[in-house]
Amino acid sequence: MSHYKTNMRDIEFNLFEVLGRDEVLGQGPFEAIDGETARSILGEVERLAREDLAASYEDSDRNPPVFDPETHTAPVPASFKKSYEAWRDAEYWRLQLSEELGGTPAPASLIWALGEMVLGANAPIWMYGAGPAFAGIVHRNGNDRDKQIAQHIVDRQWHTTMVLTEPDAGSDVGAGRTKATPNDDGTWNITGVKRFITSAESDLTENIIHLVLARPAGVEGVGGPGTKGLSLFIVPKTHFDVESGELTGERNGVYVTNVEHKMGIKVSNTCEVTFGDPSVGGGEPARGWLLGEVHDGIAQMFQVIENARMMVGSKAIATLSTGYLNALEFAKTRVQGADLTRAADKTAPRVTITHHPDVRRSLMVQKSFSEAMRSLVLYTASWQDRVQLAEHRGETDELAMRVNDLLLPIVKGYGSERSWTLLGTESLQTFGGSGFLAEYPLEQYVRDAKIDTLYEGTTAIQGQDFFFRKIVKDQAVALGHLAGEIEAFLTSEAGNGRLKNERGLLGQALQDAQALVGLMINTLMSADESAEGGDIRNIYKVGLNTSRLLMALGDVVCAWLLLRGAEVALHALDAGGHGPKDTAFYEGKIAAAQFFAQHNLPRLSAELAIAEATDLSLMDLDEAAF
Ligand code: ST9
Ligand code: FAD
Repeated sequence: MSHYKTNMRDIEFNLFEVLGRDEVLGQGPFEAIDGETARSILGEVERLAREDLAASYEDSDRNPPVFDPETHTAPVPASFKKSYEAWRDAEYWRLQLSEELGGTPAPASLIWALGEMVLGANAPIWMYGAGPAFAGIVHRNGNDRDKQIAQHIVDRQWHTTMVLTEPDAGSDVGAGRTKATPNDDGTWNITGVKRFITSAESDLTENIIHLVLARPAGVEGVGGPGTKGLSLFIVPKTHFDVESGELTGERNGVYVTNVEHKMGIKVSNTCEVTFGDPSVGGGEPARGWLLGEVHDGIAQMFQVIENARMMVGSKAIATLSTGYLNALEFAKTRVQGADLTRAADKTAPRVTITHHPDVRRSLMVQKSFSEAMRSLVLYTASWQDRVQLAEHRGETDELAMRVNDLLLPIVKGYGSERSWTLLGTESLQTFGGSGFLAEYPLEQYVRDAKIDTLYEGTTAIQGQDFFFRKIVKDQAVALGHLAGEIEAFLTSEAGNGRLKNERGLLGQALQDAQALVGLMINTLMSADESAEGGDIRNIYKVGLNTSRLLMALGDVVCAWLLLRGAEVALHALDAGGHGPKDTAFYEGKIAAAQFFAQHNLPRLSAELAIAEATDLSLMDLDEAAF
């Protein structure tokens, strides 16, 4: 039986009933994918994910790749290879690709709906299979040579990596020391050691193209300190003929010199990669090309990172959803204890644990968060649809880009924190001691989801990105728009009386969140030493609250999205004509929204009070006192 349980009804509810994606499908760049086609793709990917992709989930955890330092290889288990090939051969990855590169473009909302299922079933398949999406970035930023390379990546199914991290440059990418030196023929030699590089080795493909951030050396005007001095290089594992894509058989000096032993996602090879070290491999230089022949590395790499942050948030949320559905199934059959109303009667019949109030509370916590965050992912993706549509018209949708940017740290930071925590405290907990056993998927889910709060920028980094870049630098344009949408919902008659209490709670929470933002902006201004009375140390008070703000606004946005969904569900119920299954589904949507609002939003006032009380005592404390 598959470990992976999908929630297709809720995916379709979000896409079609709430977000009205039928209006976008079959239009402009998505002409070939109308609503009917999208539904049939969703159905097929659901089956594929549950069966073929999920099939190797457990085996590839128990029998992970083993690194051979002699050959610098780390082959994946046969079971995983089979799952990977099932995804590759189904060709749905073409939906992420432009027509120019041989794709059939689909809206981002459909991509991330499919992404949820692949990532929930077996996330490393999506990661090893990211070549075509990377090719899109190479194509978009590249010159004619790079565009040819992008086409080879697609046609020959080469793998790709994003290569930023070094032993001393993790969150602080700008501390990277990997060097790039120009050659006379226009290529560059890369030297240095990168760490933690996903998919940098496997036996799934004939070649791997690394996108490497390195600092140009000896070239006037470029290669300065920090991230702005980094450039992005295309560095293949094996050399090839640029015209034809045929491998020349000549090895490039890029060698995997270690594969990490990890807590989870073990089949996803996490590699140390050594570039251009004469004592490693055959001692060849590591030659590469400057992407697009422009020194704009960090901005180019962030095009990849933005997509990858969406991916990581989606992965976490997908795991919580299947964790919840597994827990629900277990709870419906596990008999333990008597109903609380008959607890004193030792002869009372034993009941399934779904009868116990605390189990119901826990199940509703899981249901409401997983459905809220699914809405968050798909709502965010719907802004990406707008970006795609505008691009197709030859325009730029500034607002859509800004709102998408604002939402990304919530998807990634809030999504991963909530998912990873709830998988342990609620989903695994529902199983009692059985949850701790390898017999059930929960322990692997917990291990596999922990990484989501770490890579692609830790939660601390997401919190800082959210406040300093997405709110302050954006001059709160996107935040103002989002708040406006929530306010419009609040003043509407949404829910026709049945959601009145929850609209009240949302209104108060929005006010608290706005006050928190205001407080942090004022504190930031008070750190400006050029202004009278300014004290730079006040910026610590901001830093003490950036993660709090991210989580608080995540709660507000999620509550709003659930309530919007509840309004749609109420209309559907009023319209009538549904079978019992749909009626239960809609009732569940309303219950989840009400529960989420009632159980999470009142906490916002406390978060504001905590932030208001922030002082510098923590920063003044001697390190020895910790
Ligand atoms: C990793 C991989 O962890 C994990 C899984 C891999 C799986 C791989 C495969 C699957 C992925 C699929 C991808 C498909 C790709 C294709 C998609 C196709 C559609 N937004 O604030 P400043 C830029 S990888 C946009 O001064 P610092 C911007 O250019 C490792 N851009 O930063 C800016 O200039 P300006 C992940 C942003 O203080 C410039 O950077 N590692 C954003 O110099 C400088 O900004 C990390 O994520 C943004 N949000 O550096 C590192 N932010 O301002 C985490 C910055 O002029 N650390 N830029 O516009 C950070 O993010 C740091 O905050 C820092 C700080 C490095 C940015
Ligand atoms: P550090 O940056 O040292 O952080 C340590 C702690 O300090 C964290 O809690 C962090 O939040 C906190 N911290 C650090 N700086 C600040 C600050 N300024 N303010 C507040 N708190 C801060 N990288 C790639 O380039 N490509 C990949 O494909 C890739 N895949 C990965 C796969 C795995 C399995 C793992 C574990 C990592 C991967 N990474 C990859 C690297 C990953 O992105 C980094 O691990 C991550 O960005 C954090 O860097 P670090 O581990 O050096 O931690």
